[in-house]
Amino acid sequence: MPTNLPPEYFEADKRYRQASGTHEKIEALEALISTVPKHKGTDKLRAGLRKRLSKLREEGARKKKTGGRDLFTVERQGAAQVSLVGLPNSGKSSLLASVTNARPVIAAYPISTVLPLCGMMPFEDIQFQLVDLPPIGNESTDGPVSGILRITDILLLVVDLVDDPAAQAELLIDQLMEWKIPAGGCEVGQGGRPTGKPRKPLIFVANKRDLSGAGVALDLLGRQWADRFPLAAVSCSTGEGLQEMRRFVFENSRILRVYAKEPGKEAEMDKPFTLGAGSTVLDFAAMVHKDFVSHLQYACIWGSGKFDGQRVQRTYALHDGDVVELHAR
Ligand SMILES: Nc1nc2c(ncn2[C@@H]2O[C@H](COP(=O)(O)OP(=O)(O)OP(=O)(O)O)[C@@H](O)[C@H]2O)c(=O)[nH]1
Ligand SMILES: [Mg+2]
Repeated sequence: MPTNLPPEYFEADKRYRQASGTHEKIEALEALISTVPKHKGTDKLRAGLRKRLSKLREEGARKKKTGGRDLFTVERQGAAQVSLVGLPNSGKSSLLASVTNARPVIAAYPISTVLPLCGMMPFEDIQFQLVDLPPIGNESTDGPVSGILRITDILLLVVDLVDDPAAQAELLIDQLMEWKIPAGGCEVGQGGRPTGKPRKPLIFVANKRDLSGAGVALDLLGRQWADRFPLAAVSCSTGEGLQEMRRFVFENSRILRVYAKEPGKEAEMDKPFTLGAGSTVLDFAAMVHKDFVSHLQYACIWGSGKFDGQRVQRTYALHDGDVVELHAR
């Protein structure tokens, strides 16, 4: 890292590293480049950053000009991507409209959604990307929908409480199995032992609990599935249960929020870094700056340590909410 870089550089660098999605990354990188003073000592750094920028711009242009098939390409954003899976009319689009700023088509006729549509769902200080999809069982979209489900992070199975939800749930689970999408808990190998390969978190969302008859159907659904998957009962019409559903998504996401603190400064509590469960101090350091990977000596930690500011090693496993101060050699 060249010396004599202004503090704005490090601020902009952090924003760049936290940016998600090609467009946001391009903007952040342009801002970063503008903070680098122009002199001999920064030639290499500026050239490197400009190269990265032109790569990102190419990537952005490629995405823009792709044809029809790529209408099903969903650019990842936020802490994790959560896909809405369900039969026609179960309320997937209503759910997207209830918890994000997106404005999907919502209609009483089936298959009103024909293409994916995304929105950002805030939870406390992070955001999840929700992806509304055409319904399962629609021949012309099942192929690309299954492709999205294969690479998405979390599955929300939306069932309609007043349209035989237990049968809907079974149908959806069968379809996921047929597509070989690993969902729910841990993958089980030969002899019933877990393979160590994590499966995608799966959450049932039982919608339309405002309608009469929903309570009885919910009991039945719970008896059948609640011991295997989390189940959130919601109404997109009244907003009941939606807050609890957001929490379920976070609690099942295996995401840790970690806050950076620079030595001698206050921790930055407004924008956490998000890491997968089991991540270590070294994983966090690599996210903050690649140079830390070789230069990291130790870290101080506030939160899960035995005491505030406790010194921990590179292999220390982080917890949600930890504040970490990195010390390089
Ligand atoms: N009473 C009630 N009606 C709801 C609720 N959520 C959705 N609906 C209604 O159910 C119908 C279908 O809603 P959508 O959100 O379009 O369902 P969808 O799952 O996106 O449907 P497709 O895109 O066709 O797969 C609409 O008429 C909604 O107004 C709810 O919580 N309560
Ligand atoms: Mg829809």
